[in-house]
Amino acid sequence: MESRLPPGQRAVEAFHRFGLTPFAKRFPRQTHSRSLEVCGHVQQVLQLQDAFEGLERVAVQSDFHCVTTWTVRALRWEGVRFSDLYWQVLQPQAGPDPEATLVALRGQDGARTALPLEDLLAPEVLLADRLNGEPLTMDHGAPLRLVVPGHYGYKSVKYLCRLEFRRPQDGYAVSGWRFMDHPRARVALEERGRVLPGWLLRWLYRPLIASTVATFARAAAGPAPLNSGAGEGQR
Ligand SMILES: Nc1nc2c(c(=O)[nH]1)N[C@H]1C(S)=C(S)[C@@H](COP(=O)(O)O)O[C@H]1N2
Ligand SMILES: [Mo]
Repeated sequence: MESRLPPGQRAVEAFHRFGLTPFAKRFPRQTHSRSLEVCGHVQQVLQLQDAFEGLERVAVQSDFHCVTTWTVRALRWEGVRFSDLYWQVLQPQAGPDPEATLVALRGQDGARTALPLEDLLAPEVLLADRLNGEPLTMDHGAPLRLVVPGHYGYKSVKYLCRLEFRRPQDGYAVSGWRFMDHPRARVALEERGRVLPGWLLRWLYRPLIASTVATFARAAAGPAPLNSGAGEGQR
């Protein structure tokens, strides 16, 4: 039997490139190497050339939930577990301060959010480089993306390039308006954003889905010919 969707979510078939519209035209600088910087409150800053080196590859199937209410079911991600990276590389080599229990996440396109380290250590959290049996495409976050299935999609940072260990009281930078980023964003608890309740944000976000998908698809298709798109609203 198919399991029920989390509160306020609706299943869609297609997995589209998506995000905050200002990010539609921002692309990763490089898509060939799984390099990763580890910094912040650590004894040793790390510049990993390959974040997967020496770690066991795993495949995990999970549903992907965007805060705007669409869900794509049963995606098969491949990569390494965040917890393996943490215990086998970050803990021994970077030596994060025990008080730095918050991890700020950054993508090559400038996307920023954060999660408690504890949330990232859940066994289904991956650093992924393959999706549904194929190498990850630029659309979905190549060369390296985070996949945090229990949390809204904005925590699953694409083009992941930096992990910064911070103390909770330091706070962290976010990509959009602050009210849009919940510090945990757990799907099961409908933690869509700060301040406004999740059930209200459903209704504010849902009408934006179609135009956002179109904006991202257009941007990924490349610059429009000069004579097309005249009069089309730019977001
Ligand atoms: N670097 C980066 N990561 C990102 C985003 C983004 O714009 N840039 N968008 C987020 C949002 S809101 C969602 S729903 C998912 C969309 O993932 P997809 O583009 O692979 O569908 O990526 C998340 N991670
Ligand atoms: Mo999203």
